[in-house]
Amino acid sequence: MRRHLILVGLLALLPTAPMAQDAPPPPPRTVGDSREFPPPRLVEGQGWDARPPEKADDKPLFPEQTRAPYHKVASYKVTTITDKLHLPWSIAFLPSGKMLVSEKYPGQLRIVDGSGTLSEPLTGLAMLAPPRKLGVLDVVLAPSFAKSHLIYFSFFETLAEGYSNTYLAHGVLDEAAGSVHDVTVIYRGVPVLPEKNFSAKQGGRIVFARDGSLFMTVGDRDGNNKHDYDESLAQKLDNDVGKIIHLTPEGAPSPDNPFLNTPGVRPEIWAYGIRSPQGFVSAPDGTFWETEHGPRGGDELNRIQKGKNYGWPVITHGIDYPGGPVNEGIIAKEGMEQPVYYWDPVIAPSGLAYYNGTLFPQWRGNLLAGALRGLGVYRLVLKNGKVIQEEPLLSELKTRIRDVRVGPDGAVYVLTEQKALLKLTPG
Ligand SMILES: [Ca+2]
Repeated sequence: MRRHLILVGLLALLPTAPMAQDAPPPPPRTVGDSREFPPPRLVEGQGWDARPPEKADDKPLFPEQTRAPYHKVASYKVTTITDKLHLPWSIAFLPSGKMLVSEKYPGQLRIVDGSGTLSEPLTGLAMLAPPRKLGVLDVVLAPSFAKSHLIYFSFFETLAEGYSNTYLAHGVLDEAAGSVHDVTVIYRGVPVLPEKNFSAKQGGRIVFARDGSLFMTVGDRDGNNKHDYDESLAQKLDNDVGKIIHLTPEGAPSPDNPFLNTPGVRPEIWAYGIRSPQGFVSAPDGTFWETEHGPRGGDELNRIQKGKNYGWPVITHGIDYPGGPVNEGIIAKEGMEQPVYYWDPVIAPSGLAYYNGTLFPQWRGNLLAGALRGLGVYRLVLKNGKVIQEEPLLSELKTRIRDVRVGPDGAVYVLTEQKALLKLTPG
């Protein structure tokens, strides 16, 4: 085994073939994505999903917890800015008016301008992982970006027979030079887990809070959906897996974290019992909203609060992939938070945005949840902390959506999973 690892290490040092001949690893498969997704039922006042729930005996615990009524308030038109990206994952808006876009495999950052011109991949990330083995997830600007040019991004390694987790780095963007310099890894999620546990459940969404601290999501990494829930790390507090972690901008545990002085508990943990968190956003009132992939029939929208337990894998409104119960099949338990909203059947939520722009005044205060399996963006109308309406957007494109962001111009920017950056404006 050791000899094999040395060989792998030596191979990693050899010159790599040009990109076209060196295909990146395929994106991880998400269970259930191959099933057909029917067009949503767009009838005013009725929930868009007419299908029966996967969990036959499931009951919402309050009336607004699932299947909110459809209501359309604004029309939009879609402009394709570019369709030349490769597995894009996230967008950040630069003061120059251009956009910084991350690509998952191979992990890269590019700059895109408003007319769709793509830069070469930014240089400077190669020190993070062996060639062709880097995966990049989220990218955000530091609050100090105007002065510091500092960007933060999450990444992971795809090492053959190797071990990895979700990591956080920052670096200084030199837009003119097309590079990121002084790249520094400021946090490494623990523990490292085998590659077979990757699945798509890395988390990696980064959010800066109003106080300048930052949050990052980390998925539960049960990559095989192996149904061994007793071994799930999401309920154990000695690791970062299945957690929301909260850090200073330098990568230390934030001094207001809930378990700082609890022996045996990782001090960076802010919230736990999380499954596969791909959407995370801070609303203007300081609340944090998270979307996560559940098991079959259990995708969730959660309001994330300090120190709370979001239940996975003890409680869920979904079922196991083969059709049986998850654990004891319970949907509620004292001390565990209910999702504010759930989707059963699932939409496989991806990026999440809070609309606070001016172009779509009718959408202000709404959440926009991208969806992979759900082939669209789901507009959620919040009232008193509940979802009172839900409107599928972009269903007409029949394409998997990876991220949703609101631009400084108030337009909604959307990444499709495979290649495109789209812009929604009124129309
Ligand atoms: Ca939950």
